[in-house]
Amino acid sequence: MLEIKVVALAGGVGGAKLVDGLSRILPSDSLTVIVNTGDDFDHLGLRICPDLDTVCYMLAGLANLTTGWGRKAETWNALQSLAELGGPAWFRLGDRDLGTHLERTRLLAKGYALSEVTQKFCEVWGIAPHVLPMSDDQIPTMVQSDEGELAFQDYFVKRKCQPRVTGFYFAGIESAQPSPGVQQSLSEAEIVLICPSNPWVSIDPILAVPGIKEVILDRAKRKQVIAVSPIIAGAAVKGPAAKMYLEMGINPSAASVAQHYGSQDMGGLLNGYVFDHLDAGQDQEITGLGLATLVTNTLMKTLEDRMRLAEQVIDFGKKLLDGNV
Ligand code: FO1
Repeated sequence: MLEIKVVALAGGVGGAKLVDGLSRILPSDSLTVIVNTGDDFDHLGLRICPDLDTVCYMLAGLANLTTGWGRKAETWNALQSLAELGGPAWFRLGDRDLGTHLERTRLLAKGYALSEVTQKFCEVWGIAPHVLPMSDDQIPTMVQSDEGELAFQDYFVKRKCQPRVTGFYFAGIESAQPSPGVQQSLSEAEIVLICPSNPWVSIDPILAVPGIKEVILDRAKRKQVIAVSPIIAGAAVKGPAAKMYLEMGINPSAASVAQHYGSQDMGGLLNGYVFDHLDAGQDQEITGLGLATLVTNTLMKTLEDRMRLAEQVIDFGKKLLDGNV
C-alpha cells in the first residue's frame, strides 16, 4: 500500500469514480475527500446533498452506477404516492435514498453541522476515507443563463441543462468557511488531486470557499497539485461541462480545462495534468502551460479502470514529488 497523504477535490459522478479507485489503493487514513456542496438544496422539506451522497454511496458500495446518483436496488413507492397526490416528482427520490435525506434533515435541525452528519453516516456505512463537505455553510450554486438566474437543480434536473449558461455564482460564498479539517488536510497533503468533475459547478465552488485556494497555493511543504481532465475528445464523459464551456465561449478540450485551473508558475494551481490518449495531440500545448503531463486512458468504465487510473495518478504525483518528471 502506498504511504502518502492525498486530498481529492470531488463533485459528482466523475469525481466519485476516481475517489472509489483511490480508496482501494490507498490506506484509508491517507485519503481525504473534499466534496462540493453547491448542488445542495431544500426539497419537500428535506436537505438534499447530491455530491456528498454520490461520493458516500460510491465508497459504501451502495451507489446506482447506471444513473450516477441515488442508491442501487431502489424502489419508488414514496415518490409514486407523492406524484398521485400531485406533488413535485421531477427530482426523483427513491425510498432508500429518502432515508438518507430524512435523517440528515433531522440531525441538521437538531443543530449538528453537515460535516458531523457526514462523519456519522460514513461511520455507519463503513467508509474509511475522510469525507468532508467543502463547508458547513450553505453556498447554493446559481446558474446565470439566457433564461435568467436558476437554482442549480432547476437548471440541471428540471430544465435538463437546456438553458444557455452565461455564468455562475456561489451565493453566500463571501462569508462561508471551510468545514473543520479541510484546511488542515490541504496543508498536510503531499498530493492534492482535482478529480474529473465539472470545473464550473463541481470544482470551482470548492476553490471559491475563502481559505481553500490559499492553502493549496501555499507550497511551504512538499505538495503537488494534479488535475484529471473531465473532457475527452472535446466532450464531457457525463454531464454538461462541455456544453457550458461552449456557451461560455471556450472550446471544450483537455487544454481548456488545464487553462481553467492554471499552472503554478503562472499563479495557478496545478503542477501536473492527466488527460486521455485521445487528446495526446494537445500535449505540447498543455506542457507549454508549464505543466507536467500524464497521457493515459482516463475513461473509467469498470472498477479495474478506476483502480488503474488511481494508481497511475498517484504514481505520477510521487514522481513529481521526487522531482523525477
Ligand atoms: N439527477 C437527475 O438528472 N434526475 C433526478 O431525478 C435526480 C435525482 C437525484 C436524487 C438524489 C440525488 O442525490 C441526486 C439526484 N440527481 C438527479 C443527480 C443530481 O442532480 C446531481 O447528482 C448533481 O447535483 C450534479 O452532479
